[in-house]
Amino acid sequence: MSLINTVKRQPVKALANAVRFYSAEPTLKQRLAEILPEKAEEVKQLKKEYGKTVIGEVLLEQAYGGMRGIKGLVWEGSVLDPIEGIRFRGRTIPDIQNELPKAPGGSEPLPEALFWLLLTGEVPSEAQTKALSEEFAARSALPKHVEDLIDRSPAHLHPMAQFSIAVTALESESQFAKAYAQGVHKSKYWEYTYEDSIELLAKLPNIAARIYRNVFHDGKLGGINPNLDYSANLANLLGFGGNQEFVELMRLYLTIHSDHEGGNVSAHTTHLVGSALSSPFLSLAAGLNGLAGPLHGRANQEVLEWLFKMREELHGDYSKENIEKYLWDTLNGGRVVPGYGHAVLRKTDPRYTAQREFALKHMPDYELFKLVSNIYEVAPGVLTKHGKTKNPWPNVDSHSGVLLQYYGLTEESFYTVLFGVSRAFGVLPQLILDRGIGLPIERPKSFSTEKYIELVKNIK
Ligand code: CMX
Repeated sequence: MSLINTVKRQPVKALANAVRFYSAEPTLKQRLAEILPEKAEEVKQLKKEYGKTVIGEVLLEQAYGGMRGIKGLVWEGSVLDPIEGIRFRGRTIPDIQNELPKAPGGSEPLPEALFWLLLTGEVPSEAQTKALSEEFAARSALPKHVEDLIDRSPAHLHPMAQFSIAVTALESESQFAKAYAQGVHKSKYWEYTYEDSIELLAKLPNIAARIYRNVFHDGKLGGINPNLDYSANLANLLGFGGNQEFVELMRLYLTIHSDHEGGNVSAHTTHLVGSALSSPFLSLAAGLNGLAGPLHGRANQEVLEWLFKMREELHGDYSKENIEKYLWDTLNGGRVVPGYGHAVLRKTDPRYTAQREFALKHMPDYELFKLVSNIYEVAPGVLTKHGKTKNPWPNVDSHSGVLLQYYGLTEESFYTVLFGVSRAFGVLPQLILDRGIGLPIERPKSFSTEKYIELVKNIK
């Protein structure tokens, strides 16, 4: 009997596994077990044939410039083109909106299906997606100590800090950590990483909603319905389950915020920490701490705060002149315009466009949406004139908060938590693949300035 089977399971999990065993289509884990040896072989051959091929050069300024553009990471789930934007396993956002299975009556893709796609490169069937939704629902309950930790967190502790604490505390559930302590063979690492990742994703809605309900409401949560998809359950827990448009928004939101290749702070951090063989719980918590920064995921909160101040100052007069003046005030005050710019993108983020299209469909006359649209017409010109940013176009965070505001989820300090739930769908597949392929601990080279001076002098 494998170590996985010796780990105590809830009866409902055993039932779900038995049902899948008798179904004709493979489960995600079965499919992964088939794919991984091929992938590992492909990588082995690539390294053997081209391992010594030069794939880039590094300038000294890049060492001091946040390593922008240096090729040195492997990320299978998505690749980001500066002009075209993100492709998930070769598919654009409109492609996944077309191709991925939907919930009955829904028109937005399901993040469960995206998880499958990111992990395998294949689009799952509706039945396979449903089985994954059921598994997430069945494994969603939190251990008591995690509930207690969230409940004991003071309301003034930022929701992202509470989120990170709760995810870290789930370490108690790690099958990977237990198996490693028992000396499991490294060829089995991916299986335990997979189990932990599913467990973690399954529990995120309960963590996120518990934080939300505690900090902003009465602490009472809606329930999990085993027949519903992940986003519908998240919406229920948060207290918005009755609103089908909000549920649709969650499906879109969780899908498009998931993965943005490997170099962004949250993805890279999760991968880096995971490379030390920390469990998925500890690895994701580290990534979430990075996501909480204002230049990264917290920008969605910053955007709303900035918009509210603008609304107050402009007294509802959103003329181009007024918006332009407000933008210049921000820039002249030595601050960034939140929601604009990007380290890789050089055009409007297609995640912005997807959300804009959602707004045009569901809330074309909403005041805050109109404000965001007016800013879109003015900000790129102002940022170009300002002359600093390499990308004057809006990113994903510029639009997301306004959609949540419309449906009554108005507490902007919670927004990055939703981003974090989604980001888990993108970074955990790579952690599983890292272990399936057997990637080593990450350890790039650093130098002191003194050493760099020596280095460049010697090169000259
Ligand atoms: N407003 C004002 N100045 C900006 C700017 C903006 N939106 N974006 C970049 N700049 C400035 C930078 O601060 C930098 O100034 P200094 O030379 O004084 O340091 C200069 O322009 C060059 O920066 P860049 O190469 O264009 O951008 P970076 O790759 O260094 O940074 C990012 C990228 C996203 C951090 C930056 O554009 C920014 O701060 N944007 C606002 C915050 C934001 O929206 N973040 C969310 C990004 C998406 C996400 O991760 O969720």
